[in-house]
Amino acid sequence: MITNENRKTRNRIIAIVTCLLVMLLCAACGSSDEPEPNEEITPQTDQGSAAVYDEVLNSYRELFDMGKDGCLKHIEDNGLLESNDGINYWLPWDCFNDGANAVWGKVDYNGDGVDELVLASDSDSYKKVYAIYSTDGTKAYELRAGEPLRYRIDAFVLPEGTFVIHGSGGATAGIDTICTIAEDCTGFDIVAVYEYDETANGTMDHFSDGETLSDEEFQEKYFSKAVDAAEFGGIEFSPLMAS
Ligand SMILES: [Ca+2]
Repeated sequence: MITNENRKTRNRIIAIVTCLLVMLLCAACGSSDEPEPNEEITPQTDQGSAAVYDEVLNSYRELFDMGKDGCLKHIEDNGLLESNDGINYWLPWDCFNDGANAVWGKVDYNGDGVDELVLASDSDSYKKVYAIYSTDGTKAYELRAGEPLRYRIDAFVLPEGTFVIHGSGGATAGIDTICTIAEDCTGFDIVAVYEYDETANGTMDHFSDGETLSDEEFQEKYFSKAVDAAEFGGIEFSPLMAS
């Protein structure tokens, strides 16, 4: 038999349980709607780039893990030497010590909100860059010039995401390719290609389509603006094999 007293007690218990459930639900709602004050919101593109760049970094780790001979053979078999349109002239040098000098870093050169990935050999006074990658968030693209760059190759970065890919043919000859990152992130857009050859031309003038610059004018227009050779445009580099 249910007495009035029992009914009151039961109703009281139901009311307390209901209150507790409502409080729990409200707490859950609050936690999902309002991020913690110190929580950083990472854009989707950054998460995508982190994942695809991790794959790229691991492929270089696997390359250096092959040891000197395996590493050099892989580079040769895959046409990664300076005769192609990449900038990877210095890549084989890191094979000789199993990637001990290999470093990597990320920075957004062209201000599109997505970092580019740079791999380099860390030696002497500057970073000898041998690969720059961009990404659309789903895939990494090694930035290539689309035509053979020839010669011994060094890459320099200027403000606002312009690069100078310098191919040295000795003290008096060379090719400089001026390029930017293509809008679709899949390669370089070539802005200009300058060639100079004092032995052939009797001058150090730099010739491009429709433009001739003296060596001094060329240095002033481009190399004087190169930023942070040691950091390649402000990157904090990390050792590849130790990270
Ligand atoms: Ca970018």
